[in-house]
Amino acid sequence: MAISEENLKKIRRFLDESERPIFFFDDDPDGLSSFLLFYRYAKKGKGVIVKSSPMLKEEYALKANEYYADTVFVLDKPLTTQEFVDGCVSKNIIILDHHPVIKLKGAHYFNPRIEDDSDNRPTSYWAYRVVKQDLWIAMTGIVGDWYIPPDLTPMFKKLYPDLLPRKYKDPGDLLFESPLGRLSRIFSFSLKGKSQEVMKSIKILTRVQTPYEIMNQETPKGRFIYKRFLKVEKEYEKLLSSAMKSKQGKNFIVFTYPGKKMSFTGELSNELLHKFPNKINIIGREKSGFVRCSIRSKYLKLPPILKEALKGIRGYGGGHDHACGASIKVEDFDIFVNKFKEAVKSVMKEKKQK
Ligand SMILES: [Mn+2]
Repeated sequence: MAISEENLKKIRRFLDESERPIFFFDDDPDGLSSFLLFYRYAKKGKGVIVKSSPMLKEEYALKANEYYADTVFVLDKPLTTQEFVDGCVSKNIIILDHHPVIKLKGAHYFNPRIEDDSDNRPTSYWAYRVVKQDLWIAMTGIVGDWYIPPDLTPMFKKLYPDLLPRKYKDPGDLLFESPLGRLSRIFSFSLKGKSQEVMKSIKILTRVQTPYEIMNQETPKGRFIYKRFLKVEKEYEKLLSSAMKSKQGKNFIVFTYPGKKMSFTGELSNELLHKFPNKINIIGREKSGFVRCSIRSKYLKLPPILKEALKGIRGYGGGHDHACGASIKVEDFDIFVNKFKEAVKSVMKEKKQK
């Protein structure tokens, strides 16, 4: 089970021995925290956030090559392509992930699910076990991926009792009701918006010393992060309240919004599921002819339903049992939603018959 101590040491050795590492990471708190943990430990290299696609495509290899990276780290990206691996000049490619296992040639691939498919502890959890420092950054990423680590939480509570003021059993409660959950949202929102501002926020986060610098705005760095968070949060809250005011069915919330606003579908979907655990929600943002959506359900397994709903539709999608993503041609979106509802109905019927 798990990623072995030996393999964690191997990753640490790659960090120690590299001179010009480059870090590609996913654009969520888990990805960001994984990067911060490695970068703050190594004190060298360059970070590149990979936005808007779960895939790490060949074009990113160019970035590694232009930087003359001697070691390439890929953190929390579900789909690193073989073309990316082949395209990197450096042959030290270290992939650390916890999504379904993929097969790649020519890379050092670390994933807890190789040993045990049910072990999907977040990337930042393993990154912390590699570097063994900055526990607060690790916890911010880990809880952002809906996980409460029994081995790290007691230590965290001891160091930062006010950030986890009570016992949380449900990761959703922790995320939406505790100060640590709020910190995770601050990380998440610091990755939204114009890329120059995002880059600046990330740079600052590599230098912040404590969570209180941000939460209590104790330093100019912390104030910058917090102020920007409040601005983004305002946009988010507007969308959340429109989604909640939109016409809702008994079992569904379907809400879409225009692409000129920031991408919040994942966050909106999660929070709506937390507020309405009995409803399936589909939250979409229109962008370049497609509705990019996040789909959540607490009780139903989504992938087979999604597969059925996508038949004959121009679009694609997939994901975890209770959290999926899909991209649907704008013209087909209404038909897709109807097919999705039909597919849910027939699954419910089957369930009743059993
Ligand atoms: Mn993750």
